[in-house]
Amino acid sequence: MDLNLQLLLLYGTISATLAKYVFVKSKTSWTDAQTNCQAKFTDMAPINNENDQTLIQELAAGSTAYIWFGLQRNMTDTTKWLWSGGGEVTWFNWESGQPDGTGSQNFGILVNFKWHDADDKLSGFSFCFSVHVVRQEKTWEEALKHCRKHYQDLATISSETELMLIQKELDKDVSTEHVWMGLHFLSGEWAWLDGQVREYEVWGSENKPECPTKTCGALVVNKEIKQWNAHDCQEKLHFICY
Ligand SMILES: [Ca+2]
Repeated sequence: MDLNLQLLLLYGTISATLAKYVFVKSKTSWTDAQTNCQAKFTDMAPINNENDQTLIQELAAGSTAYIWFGLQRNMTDTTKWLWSGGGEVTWFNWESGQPDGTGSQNFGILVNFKWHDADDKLSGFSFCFSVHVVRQEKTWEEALKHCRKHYQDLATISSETELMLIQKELDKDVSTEHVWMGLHFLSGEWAWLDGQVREYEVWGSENKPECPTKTCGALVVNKEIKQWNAHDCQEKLHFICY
């Protein structure tokens, strides 16, 4: 049987999801975990900030297993780290004394939720990143309802890496241009639906509108452009859920 198919069948029954993360409770190497995440979801999970670290801990609460995530050493500059799917790592949560690997410890694993560099041969559970592009034209509010009914929410984008991962999903169909995301103007400011602090912003040429008449956030991402813009909430666009 094809390895990907085996993994799909295996993981179908033993995973749990919270927002963008899927916790896969089956022990594999980092490389096999990456193969599974890319086949069944979007990619392995980046952990961008404190908020993400908290989500991960909620989803795997009580687990004492080692858990792989999308961290891998940059082999062209081994003092640096990259996310599976692209993007340099800028926020870290290392255990004290880590990373301590030389040679083969090139992958990130959670031990009691602290980051360790580890050898691919180690066996661990894993975290995948999962977003869905819904190719139906809906207003922002209709899109929100659809996401909450079928998934969890309209997606938040918390890093350049997540933008790259979403682009991977969008590139599966070149026709999609602007897509709704979970950003809206509320009580005098732009806010994410999930309450996440806007640490990462890529507003387009119009810049961030301070007193907008268009109060819903849409994303455009392709080879030339990666940015978000304010749109009329009644426009009908495709959208991204997690
Ligand atoms: Ca280590």
